[in-house]
Amino acid sequence: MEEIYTQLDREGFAVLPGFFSADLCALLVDRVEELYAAEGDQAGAEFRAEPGTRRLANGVDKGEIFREVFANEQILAMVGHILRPRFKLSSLNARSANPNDGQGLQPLHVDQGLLPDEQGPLVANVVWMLDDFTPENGAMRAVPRTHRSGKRPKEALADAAAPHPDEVLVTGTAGTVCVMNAHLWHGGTANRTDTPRRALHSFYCRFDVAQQQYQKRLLRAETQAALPIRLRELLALDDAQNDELCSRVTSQSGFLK
Ligand SMILES: O=C(O)CCC(=O)C(=O)O
Repeated sequence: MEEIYTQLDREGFAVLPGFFSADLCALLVDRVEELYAAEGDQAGAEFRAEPGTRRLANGVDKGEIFREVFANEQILAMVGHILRPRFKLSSLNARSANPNDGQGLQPLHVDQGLLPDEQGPLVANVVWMLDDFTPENGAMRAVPRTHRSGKRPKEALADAAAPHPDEVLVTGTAGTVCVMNAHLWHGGTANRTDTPRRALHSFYCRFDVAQQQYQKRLLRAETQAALPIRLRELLALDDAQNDELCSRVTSQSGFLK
């Protein structure tokens, strides 16, 4: 774990191949596809639509299977390393880069357009690869060490959509996760193959930052009632400070405006 922490601190991200099993991956893919089919053109509407992709939002409310993702203890330890001293889930989304779609290229961005403050990082993201991420199918790109730049790509670069000389492609086989300090400059690339490139994003924020998706409002009463205390805490369901922070927010979408 120490090596991963060092990498997170220095590079801003860490790629962990074979982190989750093929069986779990198959269950997650089945559920995600079921939801895309059920929600149709409303899929992702709790957050934002994004050209060239299918998105899902409010994942916590949409299947117990997703607890394996957002509440994975090892992931929580890594996120806790980034977001000391305390953190909560900000959102659980899915993103699928559409086949043969030139629109899937995202500009380099920091999540929610946020920069760290004097206390440190505010946000961390974990990308769960449900398909192999390859150079052709829309793997995420990232610019190592930019989490410490104190800058947003849209201000620092003439064209945040253009290739960056220092960018690397985050590739891996299905079952890989990429844990990142979400102040790192990153973004999805276009999928030039004929199959979708699917991922889940478990996104976390420091305790004193508003959730991207206010879980207490989004989760149905029956979902909330069935959650163990450990998960209620992670989702900040009984947290007056989070209620107050979320009540002040109007938009949480970062570059997806
Ligand atoms: O799914 C990906 O490749 C990364 C997506 C991303 O960075 C985002 O949606 O903010």
